[in-house]
Amino acid sequence: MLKPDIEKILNKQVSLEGESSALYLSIGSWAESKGFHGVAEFFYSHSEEERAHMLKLIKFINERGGKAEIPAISKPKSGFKDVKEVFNLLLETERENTQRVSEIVHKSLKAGDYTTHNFMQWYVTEQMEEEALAQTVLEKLEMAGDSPGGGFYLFDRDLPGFKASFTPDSADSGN
Ligand code: OFO
Repeated sequence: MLKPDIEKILNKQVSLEGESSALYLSIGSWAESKGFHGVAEFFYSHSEEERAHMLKLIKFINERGGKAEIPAISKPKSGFKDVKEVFNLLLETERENTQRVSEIVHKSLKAGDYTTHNFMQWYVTEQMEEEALAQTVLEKLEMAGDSPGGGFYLFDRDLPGFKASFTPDSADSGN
């Protein structure tokens, strides 16, 4: 049975995952409208992943005798300056989410809730990978330049495949 304070922070995380999903959907839509199809696909797929993370938490809360709260999702940011801004936003959002995940890990351990502590390890690994991915894509973008031509064309074309094959160990292997 979940303790009320653990149930509360898990539900807060449900909300955060939902907000991340909405933000990435918004970025994907913006990119698509600009003709950046690779960037759009990257963010649409990332949005789906965040939704899956939300669902995983919902199921865990309910299975442990808690009550998952389905959050109202506030309207995400929708106007962006350029592609660099959206990847900086991705990195910033993932860093914040890592911080929240660490807090749950810390609190569940302190509360002696080893089941939640164990469950959250999956999110710890996921956040590590997502931060590394965002950082690596920013570096690639820096090399390509963010004007719609030349290196950026290749960056945009190859981005979905890069995301699909990314693991932190592959970051330096030229994938
Ligand atoms: Fe849910 O993985 Fe990032 O935030």
